[in-house]
Amino acid sequence: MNMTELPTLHERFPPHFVWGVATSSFQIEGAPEQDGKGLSIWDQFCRVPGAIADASNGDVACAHYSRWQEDLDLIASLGVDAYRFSIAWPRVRPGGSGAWNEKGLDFYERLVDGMLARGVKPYVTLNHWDLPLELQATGGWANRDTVPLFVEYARKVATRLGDRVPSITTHNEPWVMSVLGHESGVFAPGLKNRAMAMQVAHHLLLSHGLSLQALRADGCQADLGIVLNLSPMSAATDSAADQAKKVLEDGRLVRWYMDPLFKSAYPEDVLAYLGQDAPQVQAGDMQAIATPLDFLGINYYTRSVVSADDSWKSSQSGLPLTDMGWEIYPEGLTELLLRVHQDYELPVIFVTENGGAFPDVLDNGQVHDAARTEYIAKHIEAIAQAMDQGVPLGGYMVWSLLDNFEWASGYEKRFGIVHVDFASQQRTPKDSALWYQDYLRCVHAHRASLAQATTGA
Ligand code: IFM
Repeated sequence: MNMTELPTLHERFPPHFVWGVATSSFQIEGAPEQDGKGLSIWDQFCRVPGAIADASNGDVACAHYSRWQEDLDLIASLGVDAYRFSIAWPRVRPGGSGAWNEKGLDFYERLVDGMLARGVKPYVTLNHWDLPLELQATGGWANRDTVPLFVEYARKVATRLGDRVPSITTHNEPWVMSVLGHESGVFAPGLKNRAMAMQVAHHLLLSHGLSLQALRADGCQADLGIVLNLSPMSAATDSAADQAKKVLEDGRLVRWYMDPLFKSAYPEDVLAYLGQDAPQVQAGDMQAIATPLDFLGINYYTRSVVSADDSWKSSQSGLPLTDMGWEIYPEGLTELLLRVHQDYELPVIFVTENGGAFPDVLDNGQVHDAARTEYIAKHIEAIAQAMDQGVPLGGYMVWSLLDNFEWASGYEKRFGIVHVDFASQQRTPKDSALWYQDYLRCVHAHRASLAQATTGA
């Protein structure tokens, strides 16, 4: 796909709309013990036999810890406004409590300054799943004591970086940490206990709200928010059982997070379903969770289809699938944005992750990933449609800048718009990166012409 196929797409966005790319610390940095870094729960989980599809780990990943300058050059060359990255808590405080690691803090300071020097806005995420391993020994996110430690970590980072970063996200995808980490156990820390999973979700939300309060009290000027992975939920059939399952799963994925954040209460139907597995909530918790946000981040990849007997397979839909087996359904993003806009009083929304894994082939220094380009372009169009219908949107970030460690899938699934040869660490922009670069050139040209029209020059 080239820009001639969607010639005016960029013109549908206001000049202040933020275009970016995203990564996370564990997925790209490597160097798990360098310069005083502590291990995270993912370092340990990768050592569990069978946990990671290709038996790999994050020891090297994209070697971003040493190659960060080259990566920032690459990011700047794309023409993006912003780079969304995460900070590894165990790099700045190896045990999660106790001594701080100045070398770790210095690394992120250099990274942020490197972005600013290249004209790229740093969008910081504090928790993209790599909890300090030492904290897991005392229960990790299931232990309420982790909550104040996260607030301390948030304050420390904000003290060091808050004067230079426009945006700080507390947590990335609490549903994943809760359900995949503690209920199905397919992600770190690999536990299978539903009551614990729900307590984890509550502690994540609580630590988010308390961090916002603390950062604001400290005078932090960055916009503060949280990032949720959301999907529109469909039932496989019209049967009463499938429809009931749809309502419940929507409750667990969407309303379990959106209701406390924006209505200060957990959804009654999900609480009733959980029974004794519902989390313990103390006085004041729900008010803290509902601390007003400056922005909401939404990560969107696909829709969810459910059936009461869990027999639905995405291959049944007839829709094209990504290499993850996820349906390609850009309309779902418009649907989702309209729905949350209608059901909640929201601040500005950023689509903080969107992209696809595809079976790329590096051929003569090129990767012709037309399916990924089309995926991205169609989702940008889906956002434009939501904006046309009044949804307040502030930005869009492609997941991901680089092929990287895709969690339980290891290195087998490639989400990058830049190909990484993991043996040589060579980076090669794929056709999708070149398309995005071309698209962003049009964005910048359009902004310039609007500015010119305003000044009358
Ligand atoms: O790679 C992940 C990312 O870490 C969180 N959101 C979904 C992506 C693709 O699975």
